[in-house]
This record gives sequence, C-alpha cells and structure tokens, in this order.
Amino acid sequence: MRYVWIALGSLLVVAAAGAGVFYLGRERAPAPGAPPLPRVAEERHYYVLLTLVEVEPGKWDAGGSPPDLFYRIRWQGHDVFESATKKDTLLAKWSNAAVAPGDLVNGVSLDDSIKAARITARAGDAIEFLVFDSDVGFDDPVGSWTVAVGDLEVGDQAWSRPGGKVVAAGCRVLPIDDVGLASLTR
Ligand SMILES: [Ca+2]
Repeated sequence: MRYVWIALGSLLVVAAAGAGVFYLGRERAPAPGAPPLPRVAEERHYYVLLTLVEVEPGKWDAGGSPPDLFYRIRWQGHDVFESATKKDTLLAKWSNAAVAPGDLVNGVSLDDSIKAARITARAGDAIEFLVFDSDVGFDDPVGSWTVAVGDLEVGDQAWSRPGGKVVAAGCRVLPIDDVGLASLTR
C-alpha cells in the first residue's frame, strides 16, 4: 500500500510541477534508495491523522493501569479533531476510518467516515498535536508538539520523541480530493 502512495505522490509532484504549483517547505535529501515523499502543496486540502502513539511506561492510572490515550489536532487556533480513546494501552493505533460494512450502502459518505482533521496547506501555518490520558474529571496532558504545515509530507511519516512522554508517533496526510475506498481499508 505504501508503494501506491509513493507512486501517487510522484505523480502529484510531476503534475504540480508542470502546473507551476508552489510547494511549501524545503527540500530534503532522500534516504538512500527511497524516493522522497512530496510535501503538501499550497492551498490544497488534506486529511491529517495520527496513526500511532507510543508513550513511556511509568506511573499512569491508579492501580497501575496504563493510560487511556486520545489526541487532538489544533489548527488556526481551534481544536479541529479529537480521536477516539484507546483504553489501557501504552501503544495506541488509529485507522483512517471506521467504515461499517453498511455505511456506504446507507448513504454515509466517505468524507463523513474519515476520522481525521481537515486542513488547508498554507505557508506559515502550524498544526499542533496534543496527546492526553483520558480520566474522569480531567484529562492529563501526555505530550504535545507543533509541526509547520509546510513540513508535512503526503503519506506516512514517523516522529521520534516529538514531545512530553510520547516515545513515537506516526502521522498520515492524505489529499482530500484524492481519497478512495482502497486508502480507507488500512
Ligand atoms: Ca486514564
């Protein structure tokens, strides 16, 4: 599946370059043998979600239970997305969507099914990720970090030690006008 996105991304780069689209962010040297993922393009719309959060072991909930993890995405001063809570875990994973088998038949649109923030890529904007341990009364902050929107790559990216007690995070960025059924099955 990853190769499909890489191939798709390469096509986007070629198409966008041909159209003179301004690309955000700076160029980075690709890893040896791996084609670079394209950066998000100015004024295009994207879904953004975390696919994975791993947190440190340690003192979490009373009785020694691991934390109940969820995250928020903040963009332009608003919390534009809040994830489902993954209970009692040091490693939480989220998928693009929780599409029930009957959803599409019953007229639930793909867009409505996608569990992600919606953003427009603009130079100078930032996007903030905030991870919490859900608790009765007060949700404990676990870690937060800010990424320049222009540094987001279309596809999957991994961050090591992005903030607080977060050991690792995975982020997925998908063009909103380019999402099909295949990408929802991951
Ligand atoms: Ca908790």
